[in-house]
Amino acid sequence: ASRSFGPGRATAVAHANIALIKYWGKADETLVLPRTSSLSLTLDGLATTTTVTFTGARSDSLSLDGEEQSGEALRRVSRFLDIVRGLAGIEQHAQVDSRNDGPTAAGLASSASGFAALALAASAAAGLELSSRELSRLARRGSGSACRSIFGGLVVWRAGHDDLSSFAEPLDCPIPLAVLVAQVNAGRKAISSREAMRRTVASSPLYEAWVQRSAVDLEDALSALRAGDLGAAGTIFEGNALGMHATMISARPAIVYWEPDTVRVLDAVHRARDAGLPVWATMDAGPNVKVVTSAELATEAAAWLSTRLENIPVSVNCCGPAARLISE
Ligand code: 2P0
Repeated sequence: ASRSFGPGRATAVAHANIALIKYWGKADETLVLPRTSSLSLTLDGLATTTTVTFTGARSDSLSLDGEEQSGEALRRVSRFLDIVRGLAGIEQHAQVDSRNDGPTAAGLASSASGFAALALAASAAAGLELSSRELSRLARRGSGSACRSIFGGLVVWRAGHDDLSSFAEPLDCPIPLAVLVAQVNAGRKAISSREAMRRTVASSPLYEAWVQRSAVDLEDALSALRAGDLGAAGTIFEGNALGMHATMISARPAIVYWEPDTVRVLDAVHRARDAGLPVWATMDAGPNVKVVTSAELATEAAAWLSTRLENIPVSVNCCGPAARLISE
């Protein structure tokens, strides 16, 4: 953290990350400890820029893409600021101004970039100088996946067993990767990932099997990447994500984020693979499909999919940087 932003105010940028091995389900709701470790790629697009100003106001305020927020969105940010105030030993309320590059709450990791940027801006504005590991633990309290967006490139979040041991860290990426986003629907999802996870853990008969397999998936995927075997890694990424959706679909009541176009994209990804392109699908808590591919062939793969998926925009995202403070 830097002192050059003046006491009381700081601006930070963080990017979304897409999990290759997924986080789905908590061991501890309050501390946001996950049941499984996860692996992700921080992207170069889909950024959130957040300014935090501690003021003499009587309460916290939150503006998201220029719109003043109330209700649950504000309460969640306020609870997070309570943690920062506790660490810094201050009591002032804060004004939070946050802007997203991409759509909010559409399953495109806006809470990951959002809470990573908030953790960095709020801690700097409060005068804290946290290490990146401490920042990752702090961001985790806001939203689990946010702990991974503190770092750039390939990132692993080791589940750990308590607040101190659950944090993300960057890994060398032996294969340059890219992620295509096939945007099936940019609307807000009807059910939050937080609620969807809770219901899955509580009621899916497939959940424990997915948790067990996930630990194997992570180690096998890391070995495959180290061996330069994108085919083996991609197969594991796709299986891990579709397995996670199987746990949701088998929850009671079922959580089905898929739309008809979701299946069209999944089918196109299979056909692209049959045509020799290195592409594997992954999905998060929404109907959009992300496609893991090599950085080298990303443009070609996006063009191949685009021409076969009328009305579904396909964007190319490369590896992105760590969260950082900026001058306003
Ligand atoms: C992930 N997702 O690993 C998984 C895959 C969505 C599907 O992390 O409750 O917003 O705030 O910890 O981090 C989305 O969940 O959930 C997510 P909370 P979060 O990227």
